[in-house]
Amino acid sequence: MPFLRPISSCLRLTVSRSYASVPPQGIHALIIGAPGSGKGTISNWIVRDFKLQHVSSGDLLRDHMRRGTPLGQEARSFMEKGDLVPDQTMVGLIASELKALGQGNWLLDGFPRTLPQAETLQKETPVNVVVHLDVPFETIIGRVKDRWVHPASGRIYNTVFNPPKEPFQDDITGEPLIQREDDKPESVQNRLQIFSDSTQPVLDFYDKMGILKVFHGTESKKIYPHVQKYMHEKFQ
Ligand code: G5P
Ligand code: MG
Repeated sequence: MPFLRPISSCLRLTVSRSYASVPPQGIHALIIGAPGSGKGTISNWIVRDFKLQHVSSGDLLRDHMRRGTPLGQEARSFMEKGDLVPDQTMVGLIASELKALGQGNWLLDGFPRTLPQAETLQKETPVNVVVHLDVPFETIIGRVKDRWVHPASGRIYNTVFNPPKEPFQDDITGEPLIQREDDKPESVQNRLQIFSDSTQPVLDFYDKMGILKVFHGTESKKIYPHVQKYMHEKFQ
């Protein structure tokens, strides 16, 4: 069973607090935005402040690729070009992860990305908070080329915006940072096009349900206080 595995380093596990008006099933939140819009950066701040469990579909896939699992081998050919991994594979992967988390509050980053993914998730594990980061594409293209990551933890750096303390080394472990294969300019263009084509229907789906909240901006540090305030309202 390649999907059922212990919760790994790419899943930051924290203990949830209890809040009087949180729905009985818990806060089931999504963060949606174009590639490079700051989902990972802002997710890390939400997890730090609200102690929910973070599931990043991209981090899970990259972890499978590093471990050379069948799923990782399948995903590699799609991811390196910036294409989407097939829905059936993604739905199985995320369903297993959410099952492994059990009860509690969680934040999904990078899933769902297509209408069939959103419809399946809503049937099986309904979400109740959707944060959309709306960052202009020209801003994204400028910043992704400067991204460096620590693969084992998912920690994200940017040589301009958020440089590591030592060049090209992770702040915590001192291990080398790498650049993602899909951050090459041609892959980034493809990912942005796919976002426009495939993920807009997902935003429309949640908008019709009345649970979509859009945050516009060009700087994560300026967007985050608004997201933080919104999340506080949800946790009251
Ligand atoms: P991922 O891993 O989900 P993407 O493409 O959605 O990848 P990505 O690239 O991880 O999104 P992000 O998380 O939105 O971007 O952004 P980030 O990493 O926080 O920030 C980007 C860079 O900008 C970083 O260097 C950061 O430090 C910097 N930055 C942040 N804020 C600022 C700022 O204010 N100013 C500046 N100057 N810099 C800033 O998915 C990867 C692939 O996996 C597959 C697909 O192939 C996908 O392409 N996949 C799926 N396929 C099908 N269905 C799904 N559900 C799938 N999920 C993943
Ligand atoms: Mg990310």
